[in-house]
Amino acid sequence: MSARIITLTRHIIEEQRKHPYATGEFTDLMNDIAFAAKLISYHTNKAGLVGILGETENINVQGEIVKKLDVFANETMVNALDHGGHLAVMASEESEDIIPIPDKYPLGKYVCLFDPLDGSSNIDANVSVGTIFAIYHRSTPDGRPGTLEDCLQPGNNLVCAGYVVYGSSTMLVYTTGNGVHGFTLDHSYGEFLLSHPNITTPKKGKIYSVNESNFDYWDEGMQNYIQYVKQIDEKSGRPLKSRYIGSMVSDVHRNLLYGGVFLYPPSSLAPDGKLRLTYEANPMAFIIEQAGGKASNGKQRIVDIKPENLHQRVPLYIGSEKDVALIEDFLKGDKTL
Ligand code: P6P
Repeated sequence: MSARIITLTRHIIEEQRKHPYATGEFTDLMNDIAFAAKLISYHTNKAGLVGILGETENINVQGEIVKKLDVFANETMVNALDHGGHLAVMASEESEDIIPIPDKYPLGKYVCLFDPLDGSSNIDANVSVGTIFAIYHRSTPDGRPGTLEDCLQPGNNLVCAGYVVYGSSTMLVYTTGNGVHGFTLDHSYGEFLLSHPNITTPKKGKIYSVNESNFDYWDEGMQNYIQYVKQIDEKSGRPLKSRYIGSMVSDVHRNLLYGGVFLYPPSSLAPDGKLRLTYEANPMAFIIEQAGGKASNGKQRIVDIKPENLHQRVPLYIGSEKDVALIEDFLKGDKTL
């Protein structure tokens, strides 16, 4: 194989060699996730053709109407991960409780939490969506099924975090704490090939991503920040560009590459914001910090927060370091218009 072609598997194996005690289990787990991503990519691209568009009658734990592709993506992730013997337990945005490993399969030392299809309200409009995954070592003793405690670890404990964005191409981006690396799915090989090694995000960006229709529901500090970024001041590069896809994985991925900040603030409508800590904010925060960015709830690092429950929501400000720091200053009242 040409030295230029680095598959995801080869990259993970080479990464694992940096961990003297790596047993290859992690490599197998990541390959299972990559397999699920290929299946979800295929069906996401075919959704309009295979009649799996449109809403099911199901309502998920978030009270949202579950789209068929959501159901397919969740089942695909669970079926890809439940039998390999690498996990002690799983958790998903689509399942209220933890997902135990079936008795017929061996238990492993890892825990995987995932949002199988983030941004799913965009599916019928062919807007890009994504899968987000977070991998921990189990925190409870080996030999017994994993528990909720294993799934409620702070982001600081993450072993690996990644996402797959199903857009004009399918990209898998992951980190194990040694930088952030992006792989593009080559459909002719059926392989994820290294296309974006060592991604770093600009320290300051020119893009802000927020749903401004919530402006009147925000507190004054957030309103001041949004007014500030829209003022004309060429010296400080304002106004910033507003870009909002409504699919967090896509918005954060664009800002990771170009620079910028994604915001989902608390409001009188949603006192803790909308994004979930365990399988959305934490993995994306680990990735963005590894790329030199910053991820905060407005007061502290996302990855420092100890989760209290599986689906807890958290205010999220994530992206270029200087942009997130400025938002924190506005929220604290240290900066005003
Ligand atoms: P709003 C998708 O449902 C999602 O969880 C994120 O992917 C996205 O950033 C956000 O909700 C959009 O929420 O309230 O702006 O429509």
